[in-house]
Amino acid sequence: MARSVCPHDCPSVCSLDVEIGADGRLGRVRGQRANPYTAGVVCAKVARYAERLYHPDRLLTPMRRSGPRGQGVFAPIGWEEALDEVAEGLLKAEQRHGREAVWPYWYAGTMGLVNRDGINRLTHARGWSRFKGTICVSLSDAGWRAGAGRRWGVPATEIASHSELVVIWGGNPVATHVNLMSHVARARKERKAPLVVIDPYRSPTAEQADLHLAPMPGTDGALACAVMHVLFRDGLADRDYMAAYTDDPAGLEAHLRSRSPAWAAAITGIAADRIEAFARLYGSTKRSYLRLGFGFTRSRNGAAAMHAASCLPAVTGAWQHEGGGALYGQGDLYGLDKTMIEGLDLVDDKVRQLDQSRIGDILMGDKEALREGPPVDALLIQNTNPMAVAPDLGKVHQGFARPDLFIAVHEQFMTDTARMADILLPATMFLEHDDIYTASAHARLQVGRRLLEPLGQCRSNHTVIKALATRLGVTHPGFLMSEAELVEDLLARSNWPDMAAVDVEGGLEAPIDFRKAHHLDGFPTPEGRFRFKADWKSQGPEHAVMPIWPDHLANIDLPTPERPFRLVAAPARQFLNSSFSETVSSRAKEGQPRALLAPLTMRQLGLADGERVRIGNQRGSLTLVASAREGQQDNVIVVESVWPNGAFAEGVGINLLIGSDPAPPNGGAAIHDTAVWLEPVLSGAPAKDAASLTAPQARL
Ligand SMILES: Nc1nc2c(c(=O)[nH]1)N[C@H]1C(S)=C(S)[C@@H](COP(=O)(O)OP(=O)(O)OC[C@H]3O[C@@H](n4cnc5c(=O)[nH]c(N)nc54)[C@H](O)[C@@H]3O)O[C@H]1N2
Ligand SMILES: Nc1nc2c(c(=O)[nH]1)N[C@H]1C(S)=C(S)[C@@H](COP(=O)(O)OP(=O)(O)OC[C@H]3O[C@@H](n4cnc5c(=O)[nH]c(N)nc54)[C@H](O)[C@@H]3O)O[C@H]1N2
Ligand code: SF4
Ligand SMILES: [Mo]
Repeated sequence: MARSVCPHDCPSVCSLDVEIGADGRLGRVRGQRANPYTAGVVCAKVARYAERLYHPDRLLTPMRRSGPRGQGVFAPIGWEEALDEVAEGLLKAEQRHGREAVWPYWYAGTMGLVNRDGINRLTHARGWSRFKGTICVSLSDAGWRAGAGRRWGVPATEIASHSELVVIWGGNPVATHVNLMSHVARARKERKAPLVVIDPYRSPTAEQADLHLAPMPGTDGALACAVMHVLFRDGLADRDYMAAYTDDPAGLEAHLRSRSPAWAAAITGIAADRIEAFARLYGSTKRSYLRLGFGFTRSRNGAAAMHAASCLPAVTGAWQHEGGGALYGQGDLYGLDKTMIEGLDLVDDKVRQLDQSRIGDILMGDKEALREGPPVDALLIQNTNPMAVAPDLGKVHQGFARPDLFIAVHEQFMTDTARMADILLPATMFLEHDDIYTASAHARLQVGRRLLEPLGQCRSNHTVIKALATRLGVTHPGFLMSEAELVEDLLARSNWPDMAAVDVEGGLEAPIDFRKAHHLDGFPTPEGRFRFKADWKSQGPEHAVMPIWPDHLANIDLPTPERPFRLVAAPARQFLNSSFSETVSSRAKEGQPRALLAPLTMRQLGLADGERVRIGNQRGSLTLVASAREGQQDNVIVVESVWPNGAFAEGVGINLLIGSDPAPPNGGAAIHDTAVWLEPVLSGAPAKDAASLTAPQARL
């Protein structure tokens, strides 16, 4: 048995025990017990990782495109030739339009700091367009920081031992970070702690809840305000706590007077008495644990929603009590100095920074998205699959099809993005290289060592970046180091012990004690207080539109008579974004893309389970199979994602319908914030017109 860490983009960042047979091959993968958050649990898709590692479709040699772009016709070439051609393609783009014409594009295939972030060192060293990562956390981070300051909170292990109520707000941990559920299960078993889940559909997590509130997507700010209204009104707010730890409780109380349950019911679609019941339940104990997910922040008003929900434990004073308080993420506890890994000493602020989520606009020459600069003529892609996961996918597809665009992709599989490459390079998996990992659901720092020989000719991201630096003639000490040396450098400059000391069972915990986790000595804001009056100015350029007090910001893609439904493109349990969509077992369990609809909606449209529907908006349309699901509002459609484009008859995935306009205050993709129309695909009897359905929000 050997020790490792799950590298995938998941809050849990599980500590793993991996079986390596006498033949040097990977066997079972299990969760480690030594990490109290992992607690011996991993998700099914990683337990069977050998299926992914030894997948017959894994890329094993460098390749050059030998047919029309996108057809997937490639011929094997040697590494030296491949790297030469990548360097040449990038240099040609530079020669045409300057260095900013090259855009290295990366994200979160592996979360290892060396192999994920090292590409930035090359970007900065060469003066290429910089990358602004917005697709995942820019809305949620801004919302949390505007109130609580920095990102840390109460360890989830306190749930098991002390919580008397657990609220999972806008997250689906049964699918997205399953470990949380074992801590919740203990609280329920040992103390009968109720579980409340706030999610627009009966997700696998909501199925387990004692109370499931299903708001219209993008209305959580209103729900949070009404809950606080009741807490103040019914004497459940802790005035002593607020006087000591918050900025302006009297101002908040006055602001909330008009935010009644009836007001919120009209916006959220949740009956006022259910909002009251939740508020009283929340106010009934100080040991209430609020787990804030990402899902409810993937709307245009997501930052405001996060700030509003994060106010709850500051109103009841739950923060002071063991098992009470909140967790959004522990990321700011680590204090890591990534200067060497990312080449931060080389950053030139004058070089433009391009928004990840706007890759479609950027490739299609949108002046504003290009920040009035030159076109992007070359992409160097590592660790991400934008041809499937990016918003405004139709435009992304058009952009990638540009004949004058040079595309180099470093990948493990023939993904939708890899298929578009001019040069395609095979990448190692986590057990084949060294790296170091932080987490967000817990605070352990963990080392994952190279335990297996790389398959075929696979090379790590770091190796490829170093080789390109040599060819491009750029220098930085980071290009001369091994992965392990970069890890040692990171730890030394961040005042952590060395790699051997971190590489212990379960990882090494970042410093956090009870007082710090519960903010007993004040919040990590400049004033030391939680800010009911959000500080949006420090969170991004578009701060002027943000509500100062917790509120519902009505900037979402509201339904109209033409587009009466709200679409949520939630994560699928057996995939991780688009990763694992290549494994046979995950594909088999997910079946096919489905539009989950309320039974009433199905009846009104004359639809039976398994019949096809077309959904669309101003960006396009696609067909899926309809499936009835209890527990969601009548005009909500949920499509669990992210399927490869080929799973749809139209050859383009669900993100075709999703907008890429940057959400305030600091950009970010509103992945669950889309108004669409829906019509049955006729197979005989005529069905009713979808537009005749009522859309509660359309009346606002
Ligand atoms: N199996 C699996 N695991 C994953 C992923 C995956 O794709 N599949 N993705 C990984 C990544 S990159 C991330 S960032 C995390 C994300 O993990 P989560 O924090 O769970 O966030 P989301 O995946 O965006 O969505 C979670 C839930 O939010 C709900 N939701 C959508 N809109 C709203 C809303 O307006 N209000 C409320 N209250 N809820 C809403 C969705 O219906 C969904 O059930 O998961 C990671 N883990
Ligand atoms: N519809 C919909 N769209 C979404 C979301 C959603 O909930 N719904 N979620 C959004 C979110 S939160 C996120 S974070 C993004 C995530 O989007 P991405 O970061 O693109 O995540 P994946 O789709 O998992 O693609 C990662 C790719 O990296 C590859 N990879 C893994 N490890 C390595 C490595 O070591 N080296 C190299 N070179 N490649 C590697 C994998 O094979 C995989 O193809 O998607 C976003 N898009
Ligand atoms: S739950 Fe998340 S971190 Fe744990 S093994 Fe699965 S994907 Fe990896
Ligand atoms: Mo994410």
